Amino acid sequence: MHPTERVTLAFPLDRMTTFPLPAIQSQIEHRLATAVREGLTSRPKRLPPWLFYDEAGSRLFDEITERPEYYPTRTERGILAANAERIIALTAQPKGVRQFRNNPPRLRITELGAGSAGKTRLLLAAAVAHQGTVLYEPVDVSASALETARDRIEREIAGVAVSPRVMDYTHEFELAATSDRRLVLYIGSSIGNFDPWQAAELLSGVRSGLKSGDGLLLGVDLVKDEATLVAAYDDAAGVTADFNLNLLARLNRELGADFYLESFEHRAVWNAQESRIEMHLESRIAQRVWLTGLDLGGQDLAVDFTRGETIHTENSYKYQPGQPEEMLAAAGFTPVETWTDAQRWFAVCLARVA
Ligand code: AVJ
Repeated sequence: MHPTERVTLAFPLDRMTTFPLPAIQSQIEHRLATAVREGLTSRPKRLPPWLFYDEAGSRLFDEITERPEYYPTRTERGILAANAERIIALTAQPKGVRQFRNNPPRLRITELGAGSAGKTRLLLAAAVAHQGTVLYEPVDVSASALETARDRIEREIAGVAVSPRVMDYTHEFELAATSDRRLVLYIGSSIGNFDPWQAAELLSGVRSGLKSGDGLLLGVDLVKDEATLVAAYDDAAGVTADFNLNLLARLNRELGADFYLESFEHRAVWNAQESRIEMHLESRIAQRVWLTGLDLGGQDLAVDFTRGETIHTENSYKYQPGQPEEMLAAAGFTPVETWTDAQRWFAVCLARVA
């Protein structure tokens, strides 16, 4: 993901009704326009992956996770299903049973990104089994994603109270101080979107917002054979292609662009040097595209493509075994335990603040 302007929106969602919503909306629109203008005027052309997740894109992503080729979601779910109880127990008592025998700290679960809760649910259920109830704090820039998550989880999982936080955790990580022990979930291989230096910064930022005893659960995708990796990002049903192309449809809808979707092709390539899957949109022809809604003081933006030129839309980094623990340690965490699947395709790492 590319550095974007800071959007500071850390407030409880409960106050949404009194907060000036149009102001937030215009900040988001401004952030979108800036990212698109910068990305399409750079060489090589690029667009940041957070642009994928409008309503249509979020739906397409959920569909991707159900494609047979997209192994990460079901692999991570399997790992969590097998180990949720132990993850909760290790986080609840990291300093030994004796210290907290009379007054054990309560655990609350803070999640970076308001997941659609399939995997989160396993950990919430384990926490409820462990301590009766649990407070769940999803953190996301999207208030609507948080509302959906809150409704679904409060309806579906007994014993869970949801307290959403609107915050851009890629730029800041500041939550209300609490005597509760926090377990921060950063699962789904979301960290894979970041260049290594950005991932390091993000983890350090999270670390500095936590206190002694708190935990971080990190889900990362591991390097495997190229055919498996590429197929996961170029499924036969074409859902990932639609997900990638929806970016252009979104620019047509929201920024008055005239991208002709049929003139672009989805590409997924393995960059072994950088250890990442790259997604691109490749122009099938030489063409000029206009963006009329960027608000450049009456000026429209013309974007020229040569035949075969691409827009780089996403990186998804894949790690070697042991690397996630190194990253966690470098960010000031103490790695506790790592779980993986039988094929070693995906890793879930628990770390804590000493
Ligand atoms: C949500 C960033 C984890 O990199 O696998 C899936 C996004 N892009 N298919 C990933 C994605 C294309 C996904 N993450």
